[in-house]
Amino acid sequence: MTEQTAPHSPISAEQFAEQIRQELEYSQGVRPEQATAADVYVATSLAVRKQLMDSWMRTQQDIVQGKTKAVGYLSAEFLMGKQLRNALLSAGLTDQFEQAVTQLGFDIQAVIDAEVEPGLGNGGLGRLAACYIDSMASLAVPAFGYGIQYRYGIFKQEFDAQGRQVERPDYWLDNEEPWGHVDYNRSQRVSFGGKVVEENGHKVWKPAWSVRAVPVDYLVPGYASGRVNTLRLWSAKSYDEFDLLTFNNSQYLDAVRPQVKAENISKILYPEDSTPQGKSLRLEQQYFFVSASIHDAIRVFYPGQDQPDLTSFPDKICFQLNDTHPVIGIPELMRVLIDEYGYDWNAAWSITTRTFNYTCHTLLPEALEVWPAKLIGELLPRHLQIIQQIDRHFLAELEGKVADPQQIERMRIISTGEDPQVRMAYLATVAGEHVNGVAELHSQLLKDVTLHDFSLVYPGKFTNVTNGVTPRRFIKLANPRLSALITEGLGTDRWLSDLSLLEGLRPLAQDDGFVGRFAQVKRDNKADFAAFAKREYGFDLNPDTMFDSMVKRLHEYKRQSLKILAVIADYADIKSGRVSADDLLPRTVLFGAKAAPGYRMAKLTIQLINNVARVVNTDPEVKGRLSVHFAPNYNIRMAQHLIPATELDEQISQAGKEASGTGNMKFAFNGALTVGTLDGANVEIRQRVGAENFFLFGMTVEEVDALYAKGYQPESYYQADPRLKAAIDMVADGSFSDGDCGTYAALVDDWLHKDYFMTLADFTAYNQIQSDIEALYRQPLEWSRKALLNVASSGFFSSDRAIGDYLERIWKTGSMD
Ligand code: 26V
Repeated sequence: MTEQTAPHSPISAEQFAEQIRQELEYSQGVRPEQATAADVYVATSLAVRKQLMDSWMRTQQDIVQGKTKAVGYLSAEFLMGKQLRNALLSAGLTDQFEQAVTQLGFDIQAVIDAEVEPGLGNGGLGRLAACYIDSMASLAVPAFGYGIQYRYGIFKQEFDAQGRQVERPDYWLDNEEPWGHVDYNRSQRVSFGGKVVEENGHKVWKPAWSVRAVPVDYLVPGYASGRVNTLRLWSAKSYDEFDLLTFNNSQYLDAVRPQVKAENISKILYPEDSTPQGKSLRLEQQYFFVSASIHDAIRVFYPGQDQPDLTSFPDKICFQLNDTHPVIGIPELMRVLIDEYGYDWNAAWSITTRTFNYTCHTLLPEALEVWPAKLIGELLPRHLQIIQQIDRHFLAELEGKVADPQQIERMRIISTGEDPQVRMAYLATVAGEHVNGVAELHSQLLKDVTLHDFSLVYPGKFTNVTNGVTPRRFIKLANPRLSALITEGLGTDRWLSDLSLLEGLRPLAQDDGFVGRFAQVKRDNKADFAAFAKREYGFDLNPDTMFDSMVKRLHEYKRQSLKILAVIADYADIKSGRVSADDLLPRTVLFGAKAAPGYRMAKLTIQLINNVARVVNTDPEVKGRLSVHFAPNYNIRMAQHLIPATELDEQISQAGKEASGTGNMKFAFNGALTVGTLDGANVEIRQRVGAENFFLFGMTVEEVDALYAKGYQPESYYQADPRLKAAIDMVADGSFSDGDCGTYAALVDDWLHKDYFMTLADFTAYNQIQSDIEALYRQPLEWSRKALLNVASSGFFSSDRAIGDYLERIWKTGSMD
């Protein structure tokens, strides 16, 4: 194994400074004296990229020539975050960078700040893909990430004067972007529309239009592995095929219209992360990147061969389908094998079903993608035929296995009836070799509920891989102080490649001196975060209060409303004189969350939180005791600042709704205690850190189901808990809307009469656990001891472990070294 990590790095700070100068002059044409921090950022990035190039080329060669099967991680989202610090860490160049930039007369932070974060994902699913490609490179697994280089990533969130979310376009690609290398010579043609005709007994697809998929390659450097993998993001370009006739008729705009349409495909990331809209453009995006990726894999593994023997394809690469978004790849590979390479159905099916695996990331039925068969037929007529044929074969198989005709009907890949729908999760389950959920509880619920019929027919397909997150970005880069303390405590920095070593910190939890230093790290991080929040948002945060954070996408099932109602209840207690402000534990409540632009309830919740913040933060009666802050535009950078400073992490979804959660893991890594329900990976976090080091509350999945069955009446909870009643009344009476009772009427009405996610039913339990939390926080040493035990016990949640599980249970491959 080639050690590529500091302090064994091959180049000195002086050499690195010289390389930066060279890039400035010869790549950018800027004299070092005239350079800005943004120029130095670009030059540095180009220089780091060059440092990684030899490893990248060696890795690519070994992937093609080696005997180890590769992984193609197909994902519509890769939420990478900023690249420079991570690349420096992997290249072992962090110290040299800091010295070189200082030598050149620049401020290190200004150079780092010049990078614009690529926001090519919505939330957990996209960030997971980024963590997984980091781990695959670090474990020397031959792997490609395949996705889309959206021109506009997730929208930039702002708040207007009323506290409402405003979405602004994210112009990230309008800046110089030194990381992505556009490889015009490896482009692929992707076609759409048209019709299928019979020619000599064969089905022949005659598409109506095509786009050029141009790869943009990002390096994925492994940590201490000497390996560099590729993230290949496709960008849509038009072919320069003007209709000259139209052009000569001087109808220029008509002639370029198809070109404009083509380039729209990779224009924008859809900002909905739970309700598929059935939009044609989204299906175009999915097919676009998946088709290009499959052809790319064939090109890579069978170079220059006109008639490759693709029966070996599943031995060369397996594709992981990150949710249903790339599932159109299944009929695409069938089509390529049959129509382009002449295989018969059975041979093609045998190859395809050994190539794909499917990960499901949700439990919400409305998040399972379905596409109208009509739409698929218009956009991809040959694929619809293939899906219909898969459905027919599947039906025949079921008729031999399943007695109940209703069950068979339920399982059809294409629903029957007036407007038939293609159920992408079912297609993936039938054609995939393995199907996995993302936490123990989630995988169990997939088998018992969401895909129950399928688990009866294919019991062997289903497995679990509990999610994980990368310790490189979320401990080492985000929390340098804690990283140094861990290294000192363990006497080695090997924990960064083997996070199970954190267990070695356990005995130190009995050492009050060490616990005190651990507490000081948190205190320093809080002070840093307060300074950051002042600069970025103008917040005045007091680091001597408890930092209590809830950051994640805004969704009713995640129950940001439970948190804000609890805050309002505390506030109401003081305003009514029931409680003295002096008895309140001083607390800073931090929110970060984007709402899908069309999600009315979620946007109203944002508005409410902002207005609660406005009222509470300006009320002298609670000053110093309670403050609420909603940071706009929560993103990876913000996460890296906030998580290390947080003491209490809120994971309060309704049980049975959060598939896993990954924020919970990042907070545990960084020594926050979790208040949470028995949902997703919370269950396993609690198991590992110990029940006594986790604040559990709320209904279980079984209790939730029983309450639905019995008939849930939220208003009865409102009547039964005076604190809850006071809080909701305050929202209803205009206390947070300048006296206007209508502003939050839709929210109040939902709470009292619907409350599908049972916020009200869990409110009392949530408040009780908050008393335990406050009692413990008043014993700082005991609090910190438990927080340290969270760090020591959470090594399991490294994405290296998760990738190890994928290798063993699903991909059946391993390291190339
Ligand atoms: C769904 C859709 C639906 C169609 C419109 C566009 C779109 C984009 C993304 C998604 C994915 C939603 C599913 C998701 O993000 N699931 C989250 O996955 C995390 C990683 O496994 C997991 O930790 C979270 O619990 C789960 O909510």
